[in-house]
Amino acid sequence: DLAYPDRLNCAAELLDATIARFGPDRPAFRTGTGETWSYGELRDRVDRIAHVLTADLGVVPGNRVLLRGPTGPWLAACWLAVVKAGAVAVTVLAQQRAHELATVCAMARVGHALCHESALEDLARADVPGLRVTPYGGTGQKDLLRLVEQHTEPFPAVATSADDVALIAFTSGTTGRPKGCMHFHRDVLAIADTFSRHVLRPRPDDVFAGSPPLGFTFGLGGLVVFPLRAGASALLLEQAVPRALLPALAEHRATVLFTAPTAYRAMLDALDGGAYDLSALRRCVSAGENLPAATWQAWYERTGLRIINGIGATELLHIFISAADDDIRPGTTGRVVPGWQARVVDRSGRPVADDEPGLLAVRGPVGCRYLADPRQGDYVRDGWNLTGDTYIRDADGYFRYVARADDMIVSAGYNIAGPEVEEALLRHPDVAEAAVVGRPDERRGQIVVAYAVPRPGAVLTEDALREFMRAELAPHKCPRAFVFLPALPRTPTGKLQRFRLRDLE
Ligand code: 3SK
Repeated sequence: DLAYPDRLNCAAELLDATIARFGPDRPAFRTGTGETWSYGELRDRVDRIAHVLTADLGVVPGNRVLLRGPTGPWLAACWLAVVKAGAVAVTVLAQQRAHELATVCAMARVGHALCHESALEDLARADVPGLRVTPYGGTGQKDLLRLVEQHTEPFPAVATSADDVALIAFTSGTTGRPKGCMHFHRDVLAIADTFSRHVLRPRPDDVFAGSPPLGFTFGLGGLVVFPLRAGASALLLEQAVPRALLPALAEHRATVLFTAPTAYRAMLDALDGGAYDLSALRRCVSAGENLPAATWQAWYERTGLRIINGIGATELLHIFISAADDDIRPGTTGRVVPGWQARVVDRSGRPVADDEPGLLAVRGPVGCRYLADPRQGDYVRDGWNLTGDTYIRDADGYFRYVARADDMIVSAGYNIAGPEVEEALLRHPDVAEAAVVGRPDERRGQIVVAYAVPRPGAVLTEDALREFMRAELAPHKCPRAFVFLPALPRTPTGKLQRFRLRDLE
């Protein structure tokens, strides 16, 4: 099924091969401001950028090119052009600041950057030795959008090998130290030919939309790779915060939505009694964090839509365990995606019995390949990728998230999974977001501390929340301390940074 030819350029497969199947006239990208790029227009711009890269900027296959800018068709076209030219796309997030960019450029040995005009300042402050920066989206003579005007010829894709690196994606995970993950041309197609093909089952008339940025592989897959592989279109919104997402989903009749649990909760708060027509939506994907059953239920009750919960990782490029629309057990992450294998193991790598907690181990068509990092040996053991999550698998093959392996709290001899306590906190009607960490304690080893973000306008007291939790959970799991915050610390991709809360302890 996934036997790709030795010579494979994934950008050519996503673009030229799709045009060969469906023709050039179908829409590829739409924007929130009413712009539409057909597949033919997209290819024309991609080819022009590839010419600029190779002929004007001297980029050769294997060079690493940093891409930085807001989500939009030009950023996606730059990504496709870099990859079509056989170079390596190094994607970063618009929120990453100078010192983070300097680290990424040094680690990935980046020589060139295509950077949106609005994001140049931080890149300049990063002061990367020898970095050649080409701006786009501005008015200068040397702006990429000016340079592309000189090139009209089609660009023949570089005949890369299926195992050549196409992209390097950085993850700082939830612990803060960045790791660069290298992914091959075949990996890019493999995520479309496993998760997307078997779970989403996309159609050419689908309109993909969502909030993850293209610098996060969740967004790259959901908003570029999956739609293009299927001949479908994607709505690329510069501002995809929940309040902007809802009207855009309605206006553009989006059919497939990619976002994270926090955004589903925020959209629930903004639904405004049915003001938005979401009737075109047929797939709602949630990943990036654990989806509490309460969020699944609330979204179902308010919209009639059943969220497809999945787990992915930058190390493995996209989602490898997931629910599917005809196979959903709320409160679980679903079953292993066809083409992948997953099991739950103990610390020495031996599978544990069904219904027992252990470490999630995964293998499949994509593997973790860190850029020179000793943590490679922790992540990949005996050919299995250890994602760092504690999971339980049941006898029917459904995987249930317990916690990040290093987020288990041990209090008075009890193992307490923070997410279970967080789910209970979220059941309180006045709690918008919640996080739980362990605080060192002389008598108990650790105690459970709850951090809660009250809903706007709610008056939430510690006593009321303590009382509520006593009715929800066994006493040993109930938080012994409560802290109210206006927001929780998150990575730019929206993942909770519990280590920053632990630092407060
Ligand atoms: O959660 C993640 O980190 C992730 C990464 C890549 C693709 C998808 C997801 C959810």
